[in-house]
Amino acid sequence: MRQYHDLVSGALADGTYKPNRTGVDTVASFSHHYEVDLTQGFPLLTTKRMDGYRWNSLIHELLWYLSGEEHVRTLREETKIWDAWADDEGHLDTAYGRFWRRYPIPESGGRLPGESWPDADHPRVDTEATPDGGTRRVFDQLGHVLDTLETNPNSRRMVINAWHPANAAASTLPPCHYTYVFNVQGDRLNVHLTQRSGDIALGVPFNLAAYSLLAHAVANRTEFEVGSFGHTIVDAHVYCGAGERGAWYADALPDLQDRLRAVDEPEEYPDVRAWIDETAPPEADGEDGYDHVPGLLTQLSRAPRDRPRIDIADKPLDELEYGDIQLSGYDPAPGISFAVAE
Ligand code: UFP
Repeated sequence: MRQYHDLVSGALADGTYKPNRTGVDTVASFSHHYEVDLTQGFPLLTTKRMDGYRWNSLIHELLWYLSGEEHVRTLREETKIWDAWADDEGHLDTAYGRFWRRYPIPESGGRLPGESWPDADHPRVDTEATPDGGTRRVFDQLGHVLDTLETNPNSRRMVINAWHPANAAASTLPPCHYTYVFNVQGDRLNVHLTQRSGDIALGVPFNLAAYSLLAHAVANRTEFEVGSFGHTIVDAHVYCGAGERGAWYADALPDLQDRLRAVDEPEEYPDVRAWIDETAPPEADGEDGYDHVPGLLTQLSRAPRDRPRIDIADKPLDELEYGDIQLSGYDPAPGISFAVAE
């Protein structure tokens, strides 16, 4: 997909060297935006293989978000991707789906005079039992968007927010893809995602596929055709290595960027990779694969292929199961291995 390649080449050619909490340094860029027309095929990248375990995990993860569960006890039977962030009972500091489907409504003591909240009989307000025998009220943001798409699809208020400011201040992993908006234009339903932080090699390809899948799933439940996926990434970064290897980029970046800006044809990227391989200190034992730059240059040298298609069974969102989502016509280039900075 051209938009992804533009993101990679733009971040590398114009980015800034930026160490961060992970200890694996980055080349980072500010505020990247792109759009993908979902009528032209499903945007699972074809310049590296992405199906298999991680694609299956993406489907299970999305179904888990849709379930609104705040724990991973069901999810971890299918995939381990969230286990590192959960305690023994499967609880998380922050769970996207809980905020999508069960956003907390302040109790009467927490409300300001004049502030508006929906009544308990609102169709998307639920009252839940708390472990201490009390109750709490929660709001189904996604359910409300589905209702609005039926009753008032021209609304510009179809926002879903996974960010709770106070929770984010304490959480070990505040949401990366923290807010998204549904927007109707003509007979098309578009989705725009805002992401505060994006790991370009590893996270972003899955984030864009997951929200494109969600756009299809929601459009299926409306009178609208699926439209475009728009994505804004505030800090879009390429991990460039730990220790000496990462630090090398601090000095080498201007030279690397001159070489990248001089590239006219994708076939020239391997020459830039060869220059890195010859010039940069090797990655230390145990730090292999944290430098994503060489793999991304290989990926940039590949031509995007025809996009696959996605088919989703015509069922209410809450009833969708793994087997209801079918990817077909996926013919990717070989996989590229990148290590996750944690
Ligand atoms: N990250 C993504 N997408 C995700 C996700 C994480 O790119 O969906 F959950 C990456 C972004 C960043 C790291 O590299 O994980 C999170 O670190 P931080 O919280 O410091 O931004």
